[in-house]
Amino acid sequence: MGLGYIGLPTAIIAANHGVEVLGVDVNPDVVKMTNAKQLHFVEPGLQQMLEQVIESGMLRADVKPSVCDAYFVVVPTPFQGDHQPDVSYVEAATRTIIPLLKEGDLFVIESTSPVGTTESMAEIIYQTRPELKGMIHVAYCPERVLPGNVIYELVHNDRVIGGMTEAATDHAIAFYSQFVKGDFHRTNSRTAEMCKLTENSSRDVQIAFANELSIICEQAGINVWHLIELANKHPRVNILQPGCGVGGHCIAVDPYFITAAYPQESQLIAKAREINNYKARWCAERVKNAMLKFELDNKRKPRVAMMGLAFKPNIDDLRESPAKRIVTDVMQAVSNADIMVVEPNIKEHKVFKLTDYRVAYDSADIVVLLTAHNEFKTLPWSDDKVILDFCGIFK
Ligand code: SAJ
Repeated sequence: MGLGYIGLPTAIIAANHGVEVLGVDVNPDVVKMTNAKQLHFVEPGLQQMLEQVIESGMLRADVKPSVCDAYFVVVPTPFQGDHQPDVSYVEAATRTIIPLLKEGDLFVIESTSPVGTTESMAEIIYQTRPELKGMIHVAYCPERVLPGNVIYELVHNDRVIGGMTEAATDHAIAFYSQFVKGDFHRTNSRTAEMCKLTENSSRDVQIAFANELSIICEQAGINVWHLIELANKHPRVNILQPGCGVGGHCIAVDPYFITAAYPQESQLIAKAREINNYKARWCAERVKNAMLKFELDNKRKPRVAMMGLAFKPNIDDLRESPAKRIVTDVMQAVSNADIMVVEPNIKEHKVFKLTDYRVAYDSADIVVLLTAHNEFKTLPWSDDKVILDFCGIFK
């Protein structure tokens, strides 16, 4: 249930390993494209596998589910403005499945969810179908794949299997064993739900430490990239890299599943979110100040190159991107500024006019490095430009 970044690759890979799969999505365009062997997003190696499983009939897509033996809920769990998680898509998918469930079936939730969601969905099932209580296998099984490496990671990453009963864990492992070669780690549904949130929250806290270090080093007149390199020579220190903020729909979002549920207890996790959000504002302020200083020193407005819109290096995904927020913030704050926007991983953008990265770099007075794309690492340092390096291109 859900043919998105995770659901569709999972459906394709399971089908590719001999499982007969019905892929369900509420978006008729996604269903039509899938049956027409067209991917609705880019993922290396997936197109060829999709063609094979559609032609062999092992995968079929539809807007509604029909009777199966194992059901997987892989739909989004977005956030409302007040940082309260929205599990309505998980609930909707669950309710759609309820009439189809029969004794012995497996029901798995993969969507990143607040702790207790799997138990809540099981309750909803048993309220409608009390005869199924104890007769079906319910589990929570999170994924941890990295976009761009999904096929490899879906097969080789270890999986945490959180059954509501030992038998549910057994049945979920039996299913995933058909295509997962990583190890399986048994636990209960609540721990599995929290494990997914813990993985990403731990990363957010580690990144916040690096970002706070970068702000301190700016004041201290220390090169933070060099400092971190030295500290990481310690055999048990691994400080991550500062950036212009934290983006994407995982690391920037999952910690709120914990802070929303345990606001009193989760102080560091909440503070790390604040620090990572603040870093983007801090970068925007530094750009505006540099533009002002340039104009005072040179009696003319600067040409500014904003290098990078994607939320992380070498991808074309702009979702929740701090770089995009900084560009927008600076453009809105500085009237009729001469700003060139660069994003080598996309051809065009509906809002920003894009400039080639070499042209922008060569003609700019101020260069702002926001996303550490490989292309930018080929650019030569130039002493006669003001270079604001927020992502360690020049270190
Ligand atoms: N970032 C830094 N400094 C770093 C590392 C990352 O500023 O040292 C920034 C990135 O630029 C980006 C953000 O953090 O804006 C998130 O980047 P990411 O490398 O964590 O990548 P995601 O969000 O695509 O994937 C994460 C992964 N989780 C972990 O690494 C613990 C992935 O395994 C998960 O499957 C994914 O979240 C998810 O779907 O939850």
